[in-house]
Amino acid sequence: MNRAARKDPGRFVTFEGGEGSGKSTQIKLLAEHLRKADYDVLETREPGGSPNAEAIRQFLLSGMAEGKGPRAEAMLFTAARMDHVEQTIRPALESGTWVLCDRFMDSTRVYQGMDLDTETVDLLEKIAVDKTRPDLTILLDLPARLGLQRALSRDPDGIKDRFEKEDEAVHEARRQAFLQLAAADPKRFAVIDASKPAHIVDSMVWKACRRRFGIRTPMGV
Ligand code: T5A
Repeated sequence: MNRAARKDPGRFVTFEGGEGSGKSTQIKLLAEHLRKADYDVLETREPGGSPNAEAIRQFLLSGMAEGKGPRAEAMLFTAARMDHVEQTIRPALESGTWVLCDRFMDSTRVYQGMDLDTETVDLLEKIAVDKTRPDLTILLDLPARLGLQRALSRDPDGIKDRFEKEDEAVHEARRQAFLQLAAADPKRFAVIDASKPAHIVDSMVWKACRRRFGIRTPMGV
């Protein structure tokens, strides 16, 4: 009988960081570790993760909402998140499945929050997230320039989305904003040096996860 069937609670782990910081790469690797350790795992992402939220993602990343201003963009991210939480994340956690999510509420706080007052961001977070808050947030930290280079090298001929197009200085300011969030909530965040090779980052992420949740594995796993 696997752990979900034994009614162990599902855990909610979010990955945050700048563009190209390795979130997708590391989510896949962490999911493999957890599955080997006999956990049921759901990998998901934001914006997106449910049919309605994926539709909102297209609208947001195409840049169609950009002219409406940061408040309207934040509300669209919130609408997408509310649907994602209700349709995907909460049911999975309730069934004992671990949820690994590529970006969540901290991305709104950093990307939209830098142009909004804290009360507005707090209110939007309460509407979308309520009590479904991450048990652990892995912040993949690296200089903005390196992340943008990695994102570009992954898809050299690709079209940059609404946010990738912005200046390096804006991305570096976001990096600092993520670090400030982590410093203010050290129990929830684990800050990982994402400039290291992927296999080293993987071992640091897995260690942070094992420590946070008291996971014991056989030697070398
Ligand atoms: N957004 C999102 C908001 O503004 N507000 C919000 O509330 C939310 C939820 C989403 C955009 O929406 C914004 C933020 C974003 O701009 P997205 O397309 O989902 O956009 O993209 P991102 O989340 O930014 O993620 P990326 O796809 O750009 O990058 P990842 O997932 O962080 O990185 P990954 O794993 O794809 O790696 C990038 C490249 O680097 C390599 C990989 O192989 C890949 O080629 N790589 C490494 N290379 C060297 N060393 C390592 N350690 C490496 N790790 C990965």
